[in-house]
Amino acid sequence: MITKNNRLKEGKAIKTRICDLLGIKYPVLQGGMAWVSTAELAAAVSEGGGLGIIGSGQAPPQWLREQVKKAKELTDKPFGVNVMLLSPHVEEIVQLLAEEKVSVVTTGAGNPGKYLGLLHGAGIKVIPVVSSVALAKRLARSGVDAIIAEGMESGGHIGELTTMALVPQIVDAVDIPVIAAGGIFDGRGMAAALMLGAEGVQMGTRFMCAKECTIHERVKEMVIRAKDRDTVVTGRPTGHPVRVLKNKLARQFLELEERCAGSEEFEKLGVGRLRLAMQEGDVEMGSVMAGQVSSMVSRVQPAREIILEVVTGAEQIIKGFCDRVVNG
Ligand code: TUI
Repeated sequence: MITKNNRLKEGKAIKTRICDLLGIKYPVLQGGMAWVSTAELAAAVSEGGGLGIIGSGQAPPQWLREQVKKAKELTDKPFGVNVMLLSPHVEEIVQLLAEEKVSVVTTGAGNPGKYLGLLHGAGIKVIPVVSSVALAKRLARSGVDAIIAEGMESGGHIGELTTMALVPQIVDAVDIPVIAAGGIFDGRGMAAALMLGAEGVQMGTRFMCAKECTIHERVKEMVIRAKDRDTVVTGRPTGHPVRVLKNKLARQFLELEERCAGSEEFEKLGVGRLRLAMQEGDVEMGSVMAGQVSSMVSRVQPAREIILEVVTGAEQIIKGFCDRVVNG
């Protein structure tokens, strides 16, 4: 809580328990997005004072090992890897990460409980992404190091609750640090997340347009052109709702939903679509997973600049608010 005696000094960067836990300068994490968050982006974010995270998605273990090695060459700062728990390679990937002793593992799309012992044994901090209070409580009891509470403003695989509703409920339910994700773009978003009780933020969409992000230029252009209502959630009937930018593929998914197609049809239409967009640049028939803040992204910027803009923006907002409103 920010009180009269505990005010942020101007120019003094926001520092929370997350900074000490992860050995980073600013409590800013970069989402570990499949086919988007490669070693180049993760290393640039870590060099910029945040925590860069490689997205492993459904990639084969050999690809991930090369990415981890590349990130180690590019930075000596801590970085993480996101494990997508629906991956067919999940067991091998967790083993590999324990061997490589990466600093942090974040997880998505499931419960990482059974891998905790192995990862902690290798000295790795484990931070699951969750979209519900029940799972946050269960994981906090099982000993995870922090929780990322992700609202449905995010791109990709999402839950039901918004960041505004989810973050304070998880903050109240657990006694480990909470990081807010979903719908956070700038200093205003970070300040709001801190007011909700979060001790850090994770941003995905904003980092898609980082200079060091290796996705296809056409995807960056599509994000930059996006308007406020240009994302849509597809796949709800399959139990795997996914937020994407509207395109031909998204419309085809919505048609399948309208005529209550079977799960095989959804699977057939979905295969390889994320790679097709992010790497090949097919922004019509590829899956352009991106969040609701796409419309706020207006240009490509170096990762370091993004981090500084967000952190100093949050700091100024909080200080200005205290001066004008709280102590005014
Ligand atoms: O994981 C994400 N976002 C993603 S993963 C992805 S790739 C993908 N591939 C195949 C199917 C679906 C997606 C694209 N975007 N975000 C983190 C996140 N995790 N959001 C929500 C959750 C989540 C959902 C259910 C976490 C746990 C969970 O638990 C189920 C359970 O066991 O209770």
